[in-house]
Amino acid sequence: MDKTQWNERKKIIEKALVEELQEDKALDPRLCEAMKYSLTAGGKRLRPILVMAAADAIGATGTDYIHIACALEMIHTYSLIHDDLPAMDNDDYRRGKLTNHKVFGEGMAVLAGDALLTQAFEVILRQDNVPAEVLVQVVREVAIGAGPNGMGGGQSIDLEAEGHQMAMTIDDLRKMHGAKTGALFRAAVRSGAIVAGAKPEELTALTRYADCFGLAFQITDDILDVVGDEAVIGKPVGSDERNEKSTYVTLTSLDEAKKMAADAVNEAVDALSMFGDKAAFLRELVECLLNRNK
Ligand code: GRG
Repeated sequence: MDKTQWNERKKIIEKALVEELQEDKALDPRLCEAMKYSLTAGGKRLRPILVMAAADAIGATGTDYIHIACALEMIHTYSLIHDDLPAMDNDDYRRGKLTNHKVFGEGMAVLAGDALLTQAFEVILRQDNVPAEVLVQVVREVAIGAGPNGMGGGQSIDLEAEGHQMAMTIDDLRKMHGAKTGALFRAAVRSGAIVAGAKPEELTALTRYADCFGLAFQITDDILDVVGDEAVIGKPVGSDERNEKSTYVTLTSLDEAKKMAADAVNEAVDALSMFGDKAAFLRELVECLLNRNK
């Protein structure tokens, strides 16, 4: 894939993310520093990129929705900070840097995550080129994606399964990751489509794309934990096997997982058929999941 558009948009997103923090207005500069530390730590910026690419597919200009795009990345970053805490995965490294709590302490990491989640909703409302009644729909999508029946619920199922060393079936895994990881991808794609004025059938097609994207993303994440390069990924590999975690690889095999990922990518591409060239980027984005190394 030619990553020019991806890289250009990443630059726009990364500049905007820092501006969203409004550091000069921070009540406690240390909290703002902790938020900024994780927000600027790198990452693929997939969720904001998806917001914009979904809007493009409907015929709008993705970069016109930068605040909504940033809000999705702020929520993703919050989830990573909390996921790394000792009470959750207890990780020391993320995106090649020390995790937030290792630098700022656990209390501040909890606050930085909470603050990113909360501020994200205000950041959505900064999108003043979108009518208020449409922004309300976006807030609803994002709240559902991040909440107890989305990312939060998926994380909770994962936490319980780990505590009880429960073996999961493929269906359980699909349900858990569909919420933990997939729901935020779905919220990103649907938000971009909604602000761009998607017709119901377009929204349905893009939702199918998002769900297949989420599935392909998760399967390739599990594959990377087996075959990936620690230095490229920015966190230790092999942790799923060490922690006896159920994954698409451990429940099937490396080859079977690769086949499942390819099937999900094909279905995602199929879902884009009505959009023609306007969905070229969405198409390439999901296809490149199969070759990703981070
Ligand atoms: C109860 C509301 C509530 C919340 C709990 C902690 C938590 C919220 C959720 C955790 C969700 C989580 C960490 C999912 C993992 C998703 C995942 C595979 C992240 C990696 O995403 P990439 O590859 O990362 O897009 P980069 O670094 O590129 O941004």
